[in-house]
Amino acid sequence: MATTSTTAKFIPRDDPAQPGIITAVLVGLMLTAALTAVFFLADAVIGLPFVPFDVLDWMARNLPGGVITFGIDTMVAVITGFQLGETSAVAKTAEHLIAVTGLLLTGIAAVTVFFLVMNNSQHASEQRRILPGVILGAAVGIPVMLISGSTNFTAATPPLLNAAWIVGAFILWGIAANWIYAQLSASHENAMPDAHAEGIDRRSFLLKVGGATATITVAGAGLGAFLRPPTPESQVALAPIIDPEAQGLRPEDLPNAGDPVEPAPGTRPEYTPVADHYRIDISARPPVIDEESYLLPITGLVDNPLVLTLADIRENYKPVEQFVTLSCISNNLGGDLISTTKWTGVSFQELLADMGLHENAHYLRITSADGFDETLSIDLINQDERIMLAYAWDDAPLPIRNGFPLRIYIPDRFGMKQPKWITEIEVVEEYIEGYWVRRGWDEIARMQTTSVIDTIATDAISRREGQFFVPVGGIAHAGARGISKVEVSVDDGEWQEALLRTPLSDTTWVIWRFDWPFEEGDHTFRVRTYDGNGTRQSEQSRGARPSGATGIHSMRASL
Ligand SMILES: Nc1nc2c(c(=O)[nH]1)N[C@H]1C(S)=C(S)[C@@H](COP(=O)(O)O)O[C@H]1N2
Ligand SMILES: [Mo]
Repeated sequence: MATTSTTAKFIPRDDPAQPGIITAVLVGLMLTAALTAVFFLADAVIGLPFVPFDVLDWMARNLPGGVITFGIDTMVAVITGFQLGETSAVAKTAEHLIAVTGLLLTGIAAVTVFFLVMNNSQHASEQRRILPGVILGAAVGIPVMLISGSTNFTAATPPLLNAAWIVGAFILWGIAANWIYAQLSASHENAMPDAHAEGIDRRSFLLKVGGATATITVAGAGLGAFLRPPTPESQVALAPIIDPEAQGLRPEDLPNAGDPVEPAPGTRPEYTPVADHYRIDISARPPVIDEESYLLPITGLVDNPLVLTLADIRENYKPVEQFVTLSCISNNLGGDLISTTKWTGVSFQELLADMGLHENAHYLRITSADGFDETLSIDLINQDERIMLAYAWDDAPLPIRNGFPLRIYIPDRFGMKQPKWITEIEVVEEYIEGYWVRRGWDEIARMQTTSVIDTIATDAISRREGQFFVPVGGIAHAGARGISKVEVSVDDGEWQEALLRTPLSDTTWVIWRFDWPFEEGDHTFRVRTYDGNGTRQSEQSRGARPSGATGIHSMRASL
């Protein structure tokens, strides 16, 4: 901007002498949009913190559990209700939008308050030049800087630089708001006779500001998007490969390949492609851990503490493999926050064997790179050799978003008990509640016995002995307890037994199929299941909080 224009004063015509609320909101929006774009660009180019995400992550960690759960439930309901797509992917995008919107609203509110305060302040205009803007910028920037510093684990730059950058950027933003205010506020005593001649009236001045901020916003966002390194999702391809030949399991490699029970057309894939595995975690962006420098300390109440590299874990212990169905406790009946893949890792029984556990060693305190934590009972480990420190999915290193380099597998438990991105394990005596337990979710989080109808395959009707059959099918799951029976009822009729496909393992879902003798009309199909012990699932309709959704899933079809 030309320096001359800083002394030019607007002479009011019809407008009131001082900028009003609408002007303040507009200025706040324009300036904060530009600021957001600058943050975005600096993040993309040199890895400085992107503050909207930090603030949202901070809120997720510090607001009461009920508020967060309400937020998540609402989001999942909206995504499901409007069929916006795969729940966990849409939810992350929604989080990002909420984060940016939050910063914009904060900026607008702060600039509006600033304009109102300035309108009412008596200070001489000389003092108004820069100081109020600095105060505005610091008032917003310092809290944001503190929040970012406490939650951001993705910034690639040193903390001191991050702090200076955030406060500095906000102060410039504040000074810009102050300068715009000064230009807009007409003070008759100061008005220069030639102000009009300079042709700066309020509207055209605002247009200029709009043009400048829009340019910064568009250029920053565009350049940032262009220069951004590959997203964590695509960095998966760059992650070190355990077996260079491994391309992931093909259908013919699966242990139940020859099973005579074929899934009804439209049933979800029995083995989830890793790229489609659901993903739930507490951060706008997953932590990215450097494989070369990674070390896992296992310390505490042991004679022989360990500090393991990834190579140690992969090479010095016997790999164990397990086909696993993982589900989020927030998954609604029939939802898509449940997936199945093959996990490879090291049994905790073997890991702990030579560590010389002290007599009072009862729990493992597990800490993650994103601030998540959980407690795992050593008794439980001793009962189940399948509990593992996992490093691979589908024969490849864990994808970044799914916990690279290490995560925990505990059969029969919902995902909330199973930390990803593990950075530290401490052997302790006392039980401490984990991240989601502290927020009111079930302490044990044992997977519920549930069954779901995925499809009534009206386009795959078959004919046998003069009778038409409609293939109906889906999944049944009871954690590590197995499935012994699935039954289907049509239009409240008798419960009839479905066929069960041999599962991939004793901890995966079971694909069921029921070929229903065709009858024209509108029909309602219901499903229920029994776990491996013969215990029937709960038919009581309950939401996910606090122990996981239960109830009878149904689906209607017009035939
Ligand atoms: N470090 C860390 N681990 C975590 C979480 C998290 O937010 N941070 N979320 C948990 C929850 S709630 C679930 S459902 C599973 C999801 O694993 P996935 O994203 O690989 O499907 O991870 C669990 N482990
Ligand atoms: Mo979850």
